[in-house]
Amino acid sequence: MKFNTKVIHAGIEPDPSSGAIMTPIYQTSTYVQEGPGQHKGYEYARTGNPTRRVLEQNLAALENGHDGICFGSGLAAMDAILKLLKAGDEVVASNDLYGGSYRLLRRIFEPFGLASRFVPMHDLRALEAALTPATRLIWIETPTNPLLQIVDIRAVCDLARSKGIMTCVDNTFASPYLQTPLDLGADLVMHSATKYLGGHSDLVLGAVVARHSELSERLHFVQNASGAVPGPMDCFLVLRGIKTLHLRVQRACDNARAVVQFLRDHPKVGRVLHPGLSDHPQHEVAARQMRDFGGMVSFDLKDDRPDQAWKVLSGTRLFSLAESLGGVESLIGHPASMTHASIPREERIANGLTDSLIRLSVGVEDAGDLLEDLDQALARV
Ligand code: P1T
Repeated sequence: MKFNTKVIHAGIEPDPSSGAIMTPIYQTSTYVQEGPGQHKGYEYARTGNPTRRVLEQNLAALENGHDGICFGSGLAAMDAILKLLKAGDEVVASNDLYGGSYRLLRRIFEPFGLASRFVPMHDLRALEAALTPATRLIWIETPTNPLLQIVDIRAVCDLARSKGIMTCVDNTFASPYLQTPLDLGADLVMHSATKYLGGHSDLVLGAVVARHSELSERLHFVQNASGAVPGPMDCFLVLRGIKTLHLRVQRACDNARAVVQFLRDHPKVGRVLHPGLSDHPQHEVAARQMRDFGGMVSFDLKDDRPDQAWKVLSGTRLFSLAESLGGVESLIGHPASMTHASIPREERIANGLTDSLIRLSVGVEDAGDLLEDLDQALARV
């Protein structure tokens, strides 16, 4: 089955009891048993729910993996993955990554004895230098949030495999429409389904897809034992969102291309960060491992005083000032004070995330209207 068919059909059958073409929302906490231990595969809804199960199977098909495991949020999915490790183990992660992922590693898991190192992961030598005999997991985010650096998934996974280290790719920014990390050698792929998978800014949900049964079984164990499961309504909404994933992400990519060109040509704009630009340092890697370059764009102004950036941030009308990304509507954000505020300022700035950086999640509106909106906001600078 090709990707555009899988989003609509993979893992999805008409409901056996009614023929309903849409997966029903099984809004139940428990399932009646005929006798002790005699049931239809479902005992208790933390352990399993048919709506969630369909989503897990659909996601496994989209990511070309063995099985999917869903959680209450993207961070809950990451939390479950980190629980595969133990005190004394080490994680190496990209030094540009979602602020909440950084916070989970630093503030929640470090006190339990799980150490993390952060490296510019597009630099393989820097990555290799950070590995120690205790390294158990390489956490790859690509494209990175918010600087849109690209990590060579195949190269990192080859290196990791040669040292017996597990790899996980946070595929939130790309979505499986643009890249399938398991095909490039990753052991796990993780999503904040809150973003492109759901696609309509109406839910919070996380997912992991494992390449092999060993890891998916361990993650299903954590899912049940720790219990950070999503509700059936949200699973239904993600399934519904996924049906148009290919259409939405392609339109977002096309609109982002127009936005990038517009920003590049604008006299007040400084850096424009987007992997589709031919002079992006990892453009070749992106062209190799991604189908297209994504709907996220970051930029700053030539006048990089933060108050100038504020004028743009508060001056757009179609781009709404909000955290999150990947929905049908365009958003504008200020990573330093919003999504990445939990990263210490010096560390952020050393990695290139300045106080004046602006991040766009380009939606699926009319491209001309989006450019007009940016034009009038930039005129305020
Ligand atoms: O918000 P949640 O579903 O828990 O997912 C966390 C998460 C994980 N990974 C990446 C790459 C993310 O971007 C996020 C969430 N990010 C935002 C809310 C944001 O605006 O960047």
